[in-house]
Amino acid sequence: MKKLFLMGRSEAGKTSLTQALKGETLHYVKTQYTNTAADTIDSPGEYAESKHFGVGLACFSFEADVVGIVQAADEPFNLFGSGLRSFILRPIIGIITKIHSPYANVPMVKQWMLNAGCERIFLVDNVTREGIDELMEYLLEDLPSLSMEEALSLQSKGLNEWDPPVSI
Ligand SMILES: Nc1nc2c(ncn2[C@@H]2O[C@H](COP(=O)(O)OP(=O)(O)OP(=O)(O)O)[C@@H](O)[C@H]2O)c(=O)[nH]1
Ligand SMILES: [Mg+2]
Repeated sequence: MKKLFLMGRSEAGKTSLTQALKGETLHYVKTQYTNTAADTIDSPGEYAESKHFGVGLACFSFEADVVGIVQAADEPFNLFGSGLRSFILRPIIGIITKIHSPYANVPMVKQWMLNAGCERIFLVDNVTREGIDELMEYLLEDLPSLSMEEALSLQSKGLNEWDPPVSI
């Protein structure tokens, strides 16, 4: 299973998502510090909201197989710019929560995520568990393992480790 690192503003639903992925009933716990569990790394929203702490999120991402940007469908502004992939060296996916909020604007949040370089975008409702199985299916697919030679070869072509091999 891929280890998922979650980042996004406070109240976006990161901790709730970790609970939904484990099949737990949602229970509110304010994230005060970055927590590493077996399959997820959950960070406090305040990190993503601060220019200075935000940079530190890149360090946590190195412990993960995939980085999940979590944004609620009713968020009024975007925290993640198009330069995200320049410092996150992992595949990035987008997870849109609260999709049934009366203030939801799913197409707008989707576009933010595409602009940020998300490879896949998942729509979930942590309360009803809608979309959770699809996300879980993606997480259960293991990333292909690479030998050091293969990794170095991809690197020498300027490709990411997780990109399919191409002949140049
Ligand atoms: N309706 C609905 N409510 C949600 C959803 N996800 C989270 N919530 C609610 O939103 C609130 C905040 O959720 P959290 O999971 O604690 O948010 P967080 O991103 O972990 O926030 P921080 O720990 O502050 O960074 C809680 O009251 C959740 O029950 C969702 O998909 N749908
Ligand atoms: Mg939290």
